[in-house]
Amino acid sequence: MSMLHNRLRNSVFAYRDNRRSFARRHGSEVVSQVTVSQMMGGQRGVKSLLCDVSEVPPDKGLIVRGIPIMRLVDRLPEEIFWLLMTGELPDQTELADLQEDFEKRSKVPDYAWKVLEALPKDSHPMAAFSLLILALERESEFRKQYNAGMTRDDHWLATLDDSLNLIARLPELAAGVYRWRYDLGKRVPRKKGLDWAANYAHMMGVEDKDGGFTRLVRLYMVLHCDHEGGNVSAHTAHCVASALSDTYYAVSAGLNGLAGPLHGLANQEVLKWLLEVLDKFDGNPTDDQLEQFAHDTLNSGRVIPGYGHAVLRVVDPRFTALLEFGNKECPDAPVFKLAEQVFRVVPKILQRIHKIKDPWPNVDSISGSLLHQYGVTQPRYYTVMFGVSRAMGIVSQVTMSRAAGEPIERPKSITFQTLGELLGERAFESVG
Ligand code: NMX
Ligand code: MLT
Repeated sequence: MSMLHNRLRNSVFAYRDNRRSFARRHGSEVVSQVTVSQMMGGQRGVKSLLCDVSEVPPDKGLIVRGIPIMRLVDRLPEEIFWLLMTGELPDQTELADLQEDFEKRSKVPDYAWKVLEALPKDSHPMAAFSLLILALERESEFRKQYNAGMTRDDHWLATLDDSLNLIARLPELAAGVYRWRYDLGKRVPRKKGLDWAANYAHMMGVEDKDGGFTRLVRLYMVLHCDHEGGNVSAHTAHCVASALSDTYYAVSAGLNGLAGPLHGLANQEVLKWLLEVLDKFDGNPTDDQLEQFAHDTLNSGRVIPGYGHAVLRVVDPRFTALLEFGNKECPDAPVFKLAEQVFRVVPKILQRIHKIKDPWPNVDSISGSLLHQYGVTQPRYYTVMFGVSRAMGIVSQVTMSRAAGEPIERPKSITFQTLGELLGERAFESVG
């Protein structure tokens, strides 16, 4: 039993009992109502999910277990994982224990590589990554123990084991996807003694003379770890896991949502957009040229990738953290400078478009410009890195849901016709 197991074992049942007794006391009280606009507008702002792992106040941005993300930027991702799972940062012994546990669990079974190599080379890296995670479902402790008659009280424990096994293996899987997809030669074996993110950077095989890339990967893994329960990837994973599908199914499903251009794939879209700008103007543009380019993008019916958010109403602090990193480590890098210039120019344009609720940059508007600077010049890979980090939040949320003994998620849908009738309208045309 690892220290993390013991730590959670001491609190899991109190957490579950607390939630149950709260539900008994307040079960019929109203927290949120649903308007027709919300029903038809992606349920924006409807408070119908519980997530204790992190929260995103619109005016502050990501807070992990009570700690604003800007106060966590110098931590290791393993520390963040412990924080997500337990609510506290680990001490040195706990951190070392978790790192040793990850090390022990890190071996990727050989069949995974056969699955990868069977794919056509032009497959999207996110499809390959998600598929590899799904292929590893064969390893699920939860499924094995469920079939062997595990009691409901032990669901969280088997989920924790699946979570640890998966997180331990993700760097190698993701680095394997990178090297395979871009024909970079043999996989680079993991190096004993490196921390989780440093090993990921090492296995990608990116040249890293002064350690800048490793520092970036550590920071990147910290910043993308979680974003409360309602974002597409976390919400999808939560829904899938609520059917008692195991962690592998849930994470793979969540990452399939992350792979959309309005969610995590925006980091790929941003880099493509920045490179288009550099190409068009044969280098960094003037502010006027950039403004015109942004207008052309909007006029062609496309979004400005990396700007706007469904919840945030301020500059994303994850953006600020990466901006500070870039200003310190590579202030003159052309793509980074362009990302910074976009931040100066684009919000003013978006502020003038009334319907846009958040004109500010999100994390995706800058992350790729830094990866590009360190030699990861393939934008289609960027969302995989987002996914490696986000898996930490997803598995923490799923483990907490199991600990709380949450039931299957099953909201009610109604037809448009029924909605009309409810609101006193009768004449409806249906599609088809
Ligand atoms: N560029 C152009 N139009 C935008 C933008 C943008 N960056 N952001 C919002 N809008 C439009 C949006 O498409 C919608 O138009 P319509 O009514 O014609 O459909 C209108 O403004 C209202 O949208 P909001 O209520 O402000 O935003 P919503 O909550 O619906 O969507 C995003 C949030 C993030 C999907 C949206 O801002 C967007 O598409 N941004 C660009 C893509 C992006 O950066 N996604 C990454 C999100 C962060 N992540 O890591 O997942
Ligand atoms: C995220 O990190 O998940 C994104 O910012 C999207 C969101 O929170 O909806």
